[in-house]
Amino acid sequence: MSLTYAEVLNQPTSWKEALGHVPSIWAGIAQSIDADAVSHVLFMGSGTSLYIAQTAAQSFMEITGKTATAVPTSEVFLSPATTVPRSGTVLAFVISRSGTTSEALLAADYLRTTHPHVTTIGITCNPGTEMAAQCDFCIELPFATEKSVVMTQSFTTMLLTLQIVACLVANNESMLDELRRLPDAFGDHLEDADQLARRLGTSPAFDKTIYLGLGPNQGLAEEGTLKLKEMTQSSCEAYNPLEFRHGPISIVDERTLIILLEGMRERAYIADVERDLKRHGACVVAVGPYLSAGADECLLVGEGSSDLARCLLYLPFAQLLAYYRALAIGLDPDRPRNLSPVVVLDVLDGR
Ligand code: F1P
Repeated sequence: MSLTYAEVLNQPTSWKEALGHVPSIWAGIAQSIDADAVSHVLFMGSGTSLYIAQTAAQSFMEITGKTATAVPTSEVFLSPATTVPRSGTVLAFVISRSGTTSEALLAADYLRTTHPHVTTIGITCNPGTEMAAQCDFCIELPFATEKSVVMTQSFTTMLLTLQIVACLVANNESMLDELRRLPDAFGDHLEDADQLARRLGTSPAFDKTIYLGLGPNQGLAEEGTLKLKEMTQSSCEAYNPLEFRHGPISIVDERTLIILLEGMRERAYIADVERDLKRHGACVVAVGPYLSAGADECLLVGEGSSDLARCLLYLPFAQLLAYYRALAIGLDPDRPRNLSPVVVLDVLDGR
């Protein structure tokens, strides 16, 4: 079995570990910070980890009511004036699966040495890396580490971890309960997700794929396209579904596959979008908590759950779609072109 496929399937196991371990890890960190006094929460990452940051910031803000933003790690030390709050009490989560990505380390080092009002918390799947040394605190998730270059279980497990932290900060037990149900919910829809991903992934009918998502699903839509780019070398794009009608819809034709990652918040507006997409010839696949009358295909996921708790469950389908597409066009998902597990800047050599 391919490494990538095995890691996609291992997600519920890794989520259970996170649900079991993160509360006590956070309790250790929380002793040293005054969470009530925190005025801004900054999430940062590179590549897949940036998309974790985007959905984590959205989740944190909705769950805790605290202001949160997501930025690429490089912007923290290259454009601090527009990315790092100058005052207040700031928590900065530095997200990096490897714990060794140059920009993540540079951002952590920069914040720690120049911004005393910012507390840095690393989050990584590789224990004992430089991330722990560069940050004030570090959340290490060895159970989500990966052999594959492409990030799958590390994405969802680090995102889940940050959602758990948000619940703990806000004392939101009901949201935490929803998160605890995710490992079982994964199993409930896996077979449907796998079948649909295989059918669409192996179909020669499409030469373009667009992911649409808003709110917490925007980062996931970006991640869906990144999986396709990495595993299949194809061009694809992600948009907010309502924004998509304002220009980008020009690229839609009969060979376009559109994956709509739906939430309850936009339900009243989505029929318009679906109608337009179909009118221009696209095949529309709705992934979400209700059967969408305007879509060609629906994958029912997480009925009855909140938009935030459900959004993690959209990833396995997106990961599997890229996986099956790669196999169908003769590529090895475990060996993505031009990629290595860690991106290192030469400028750091000899530091
Ligand atoms: C993330 C990243 C991935 C990319 C590749 C290299 O780095 O850039 O997005 O797919 O696997 O690593 P990090 O999370 O380890 O900092």
